[in-house]
Amino acid sequence: MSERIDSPPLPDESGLPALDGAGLLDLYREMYRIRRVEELAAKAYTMRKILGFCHLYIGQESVAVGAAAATKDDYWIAAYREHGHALAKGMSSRAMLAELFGKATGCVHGVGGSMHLFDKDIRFMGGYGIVGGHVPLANGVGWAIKHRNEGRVCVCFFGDGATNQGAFFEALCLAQLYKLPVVFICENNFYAMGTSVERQSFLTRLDLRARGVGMAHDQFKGFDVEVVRERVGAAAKFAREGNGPVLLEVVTYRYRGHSMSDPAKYRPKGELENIRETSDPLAITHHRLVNDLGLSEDTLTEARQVIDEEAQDAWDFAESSPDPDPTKLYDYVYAE
Ligand SMILES: Cc1ncc(C[n+]2csc(CCOP(=O)(O)OP(=O)(O)O)c2C)c(N)n1
Ligand SMILES: [Mg+2]
Repeated sequence: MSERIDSPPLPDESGLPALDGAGLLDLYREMYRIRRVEELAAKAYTMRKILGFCHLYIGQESVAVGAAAATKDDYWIAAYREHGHALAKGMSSRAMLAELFGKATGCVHGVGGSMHLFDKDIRFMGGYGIVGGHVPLANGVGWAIKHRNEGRVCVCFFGDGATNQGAFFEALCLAQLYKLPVVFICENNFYAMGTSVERQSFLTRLDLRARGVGMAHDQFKGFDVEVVRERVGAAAKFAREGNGPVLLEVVTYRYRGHSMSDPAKYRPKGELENIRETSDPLAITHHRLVNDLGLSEDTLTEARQVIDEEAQDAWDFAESSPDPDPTKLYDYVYAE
């Protein structure tokens, strides 16, 4: 028996074309859309228009948007903090807000809600509420991709907390054994509910979990959408070319509490303010567009206004949409 020891290296470059001003402005717009729609979701929650759980992604927008710019036609699967992923993957603000409002016009007819957004047409294979529970499902998607020779990858998003779950370790083990085209993305946002990474795990470089199974891995800060696009692009290229899965740890930060009922008192004083000031994804890209790529402030203001209008339209649409028909409650439980 020959011994296999090392995790393979990732390519240095993604091979994606460089972004020009128009291309980066699109990503800025996408990030701003997530922030705006989620701010409306927070407002709707306090007005009890949204019930149940609601986990906001504000602060982490560059991760989903950068990843989408590298894997737009691929499959995605995510946890319960997935509003941003669904929007970045191509869900409309209307379909998403209507789902959060529990309306029949939502992406899953109002019977899923915040943690269960889904849309097969854009290859968004769902949000899931059990921490780490969807990571093995990404292997299933990866297996199907390989079996059908699709040339795609499955991108699987989860939090730092999920990397301590048994299901996560088991999934890594099999993904590497079968060389599945899966890019596992751990969004390390410092906390699992109120527990910081240092209090959850001896190893605080979470991508090193990959070494135990010989999987390729990488770790980087994910505040700059261009960096995320490039590094996720390199990982996706590796997986797409049949070299097997990759585990990425992307360091990010969530601005709001874990869910709407968490005042986030566990943060050290000044941590949030400091990250907001130095590493806000929208501010970083704004600065680059204006200072390096020569776009005017007016262009950015206009771009934001268009999104503001779109988000308000989505709110009006959600509010005026009908409730689901109770007689259809069991319609979507099993496949026809
Ligand atoms: C198996 C399981 N255990 C506990 C919970 C309760 N729970 C919900 S979210 C969460 C924290 C997960 O944190 P992380 O994976 O870092 O994701 P984040 O919320 O930071 O995006 C916990 C413990 C759950 N949903 N599932
Ligand atoms: Mg976390």
